[in-house]
Amino acid sequence: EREQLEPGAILLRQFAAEQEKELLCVLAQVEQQAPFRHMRTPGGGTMSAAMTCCGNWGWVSSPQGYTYTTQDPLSHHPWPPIPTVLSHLAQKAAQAAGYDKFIPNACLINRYQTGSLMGLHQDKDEQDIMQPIVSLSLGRTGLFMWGGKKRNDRVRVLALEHGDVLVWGGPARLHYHGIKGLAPQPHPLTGLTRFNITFRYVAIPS
Ligand code: MD3
Ligand code: FE
Repeated sequence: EREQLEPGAILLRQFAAEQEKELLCVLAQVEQQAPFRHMRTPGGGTMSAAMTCCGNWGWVSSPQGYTYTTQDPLSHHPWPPIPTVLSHLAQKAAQAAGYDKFIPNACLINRYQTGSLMGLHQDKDEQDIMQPIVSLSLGRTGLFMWGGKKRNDRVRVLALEHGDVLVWGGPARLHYHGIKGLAPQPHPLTGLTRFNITFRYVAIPS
């Protein structure tokens, strides 16, 4: 089903459920080329979610700051390409949410285990905020925090389940959001792990 959470934010529950096996399989293929790692933050911490990327641009956090790069800093090779099944799914979801011409060139993959979280933040490193962000959740249920334009705005919590796809654009594109934790139940396909895959259009000239 298609649910508008607020103007610009659309939840497509179970949009990806039928492709679950194929999606987990291509994630494992990306991981072979660009392993998950816990990135450092400019504040001196380490992210509790492990991350990797695919596509022309990958998001990198280091003590020096946040940036998009064309190469994996671990391998010094280009990030692996976005698997066709993933980029097709992202385009279909964007279209279902009213964005007809979304072709992602960056894909960030977050891996959560018990105790992982992602604090409230905005995604504003992409330069072209007219483009939406499409997010796919797989595995264990995540407890998604969804706020407003200001850090102190009221936050709602939404359970993101295996196969759910969210499309954030328009007036909601710069809203604060995060993950406060995971539901206790393991998932039959991924056990205690949750994956979140976000698709973006990064407008930095290369
Ligand atoms: C709302 N990921 O990778 S996905 C991220 O579940 C990120 O791993 C979370 O926040 C996760 O940056 C949340 C849902 C999401 C993604 C991007 C958004 C919600 C968003 C951008 C703007 C507003
Ligand atoms: Fe985010």
